[in-house]
Amino acid sequence: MASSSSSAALYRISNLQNHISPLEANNKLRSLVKISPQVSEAISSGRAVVALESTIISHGMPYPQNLQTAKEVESIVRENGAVPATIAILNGVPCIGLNEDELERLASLGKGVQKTAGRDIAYVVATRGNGATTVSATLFFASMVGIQVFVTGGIGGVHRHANQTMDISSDLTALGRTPIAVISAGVKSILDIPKTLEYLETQEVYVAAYKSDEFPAFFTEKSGCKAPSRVDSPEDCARVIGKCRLCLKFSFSYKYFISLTTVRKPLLSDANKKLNRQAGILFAVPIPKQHSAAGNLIESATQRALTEARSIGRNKTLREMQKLRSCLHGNVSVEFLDTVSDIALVKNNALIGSQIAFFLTTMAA
Ligand code: PSU
Ligand code: MN
Repeated sequence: MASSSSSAALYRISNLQNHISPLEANNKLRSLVKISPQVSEAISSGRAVVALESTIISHGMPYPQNLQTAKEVESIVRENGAVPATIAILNGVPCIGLNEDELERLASLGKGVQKTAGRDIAYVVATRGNGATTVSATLFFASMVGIQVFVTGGIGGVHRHANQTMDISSDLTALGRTPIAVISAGVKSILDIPKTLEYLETQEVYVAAYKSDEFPAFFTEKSGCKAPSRVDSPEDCARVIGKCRLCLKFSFSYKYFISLTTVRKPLLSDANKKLNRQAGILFAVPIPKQHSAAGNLIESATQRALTEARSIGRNKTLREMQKLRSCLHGNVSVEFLDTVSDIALVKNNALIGSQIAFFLTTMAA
């Protein structure tokens, strides 16, 4: 009896010693994040910042095309008055903003980097691995430093046959709890668009199509689904997001590492602020007119690709997209395919996203 009660007491003491509050845990994680000097300076001086994901670099296309695209997307962001913050985990360190060497490393490692969704972050950090962040993981780190605008090609969504497979991207649940505006060309047409819109509604994500009444279908302008809402300019988008009153205080822990010591107060709008809402926004930008001619062709190839790519697993989206591409190569020239690929879409989204981020900085707090 005595020994069991003393071991119980010991257990309680060690538990107390090991116990850390959620706030302490959060601060601990924040101290592991490396923010590039440019991004850090932009955040603290209230300049526009646009977060960019990195799975599109590692898994979206081969090296060196991926490096070239990543650089071009970053240039578009800069040309439009914002600072790009490409997010990835390198040697277990979550990096917010990559320098040239880091971008080169990530791109050349390609699929040797782990595709990192929200659930994988702790593992990649703990094992000091290299992780390319998907939308869900990128949202986590962007939100940690108070970035309000995030550009990608297409977010993940509800897969067709999700009623049997339960395959629903964590991008949607992450958006539901993260107060960031994501600019994307909608969701890939390999996904179930109506179900994805329903799920976004369940997650309380505000969804608007850009200059359209209809939600886009990634490679095509129209999905047949009415968009829940519509916005017509970057200013409109900025007004929906609302001014973010950043109050960040950085303390240098050692050399390049910066830890956030003060809580930020992101707002989506006055109403959101008053109600303390923390949900995200999805601005869905239709494919530019000059690329839309290819849409129908791609859509028909998608149907074919889907019947051939039925395997279930974490890389399902990517496998299906690769399958789609290989089907398309039989029908169109590679140059033609290039113009309608993710590259054209992510560049267009980067243009609009950085304009939105810039307008946000011009708004009164
Ligand atoms: N589709 C692509 N390229 C990509 C992705 C999807 O053509 O790189 C990535 C994005 O990072 C997105 C993620 O956030 O896939 C969604 O994956 P999943 O369905 O496994 O959640
Ligand atoms: Mn999935």
